[in-house]
Amino acid sequence: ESTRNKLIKILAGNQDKYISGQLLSERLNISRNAVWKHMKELEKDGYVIVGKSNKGYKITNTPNKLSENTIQWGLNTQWLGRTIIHKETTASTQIIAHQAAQDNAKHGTIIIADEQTKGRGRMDRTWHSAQNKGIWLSIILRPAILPYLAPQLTLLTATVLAETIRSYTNTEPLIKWPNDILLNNKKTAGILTEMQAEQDQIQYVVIGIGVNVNQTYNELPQDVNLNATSLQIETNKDWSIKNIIQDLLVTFEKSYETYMKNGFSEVKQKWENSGFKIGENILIKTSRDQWEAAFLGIAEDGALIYKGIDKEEKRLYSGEIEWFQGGEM
Ligand code: BTX
Repeated sequence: ESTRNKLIKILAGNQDKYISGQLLSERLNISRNAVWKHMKELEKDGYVIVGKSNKGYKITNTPNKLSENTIQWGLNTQWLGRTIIHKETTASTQIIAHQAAQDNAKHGTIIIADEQTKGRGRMDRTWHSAQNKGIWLSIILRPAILPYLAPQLTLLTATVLAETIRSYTNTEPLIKWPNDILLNNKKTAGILTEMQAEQDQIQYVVIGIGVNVNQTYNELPQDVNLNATSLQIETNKDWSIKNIIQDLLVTFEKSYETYMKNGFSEVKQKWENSGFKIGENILIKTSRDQWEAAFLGIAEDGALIYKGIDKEEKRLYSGEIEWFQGGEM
């Protein structure tokens, strides 16, 4: 852990109290002048620090803007987000994540941007990522699982997003297979999982998470506004993006650990409890075809299990599902 991270931990645990430069220099094993330099760096991020020669330092204000330091401050995780790469603007956090992973970035490294100019969805689609309006985040993982099970991580992420979003709204978030989070039938978050693997071993997985937080209806791009929503639209309130990121990371770390210890069954259950249109009739669309089917659940490998008119149970690995507004199909 870096000295800065340790300093932030100590300060966050002593908020509104003076803490002496001497104590900090002992605990961090650095000179008092070095402590002072770290404080100056924190001030650049917007922290307001009062220094008194006989008492030490006191933090009187922590900023809301995103930076490596502000996300670290008060983040209650063990390994997730212990290394943070923050960009004010970038094409896509996925691109940075792949570069970092190839440069040996650690399991649990996160990349976060205030704005993405070429945010991407699945199959080369665009993900709108307006400045300071949402969470545009990529997580690097190095899981010891077989590559064919990697879709379970997408499903796990969907349950984590549903759980996090649930705590900010009164509306129940639903997961639309494979990876959309819906509020009131509209997309509020999406997940893009990419991986580098050999036949029997994953080198790394990058999980891209996009959550619409503070867009108003008029701020959503016109090509998506009928089918998209944000936390602000659903709750009529602006939220602290930093706080939501911290909650999301804590929930993610817990769920990931449980999954690694106990396997997929809890994730599957949570997913199916929030699964949109499970047990109902849906329209399945692939690039070549479309057909009606009953949506039965999800499989261990992330596939959608359905029953078509031939009454046989089958699995769908890629495609889209739609539904019919208002009643029977
Ligand atoms: P997806 O392919 O399921 O969804 C993309 C589709 O969703 C688009 O074609 C468009 O119709 C619609 N859409 C685009 N932007 C938005 C938006 N802001 N809100 C609602 N609907 C929208 C979903 O792909 C995966 C998204 C992952 C985004 C994260 S952000 C951090 C990381 N970096 C990056 O470039 N992508 C991921």
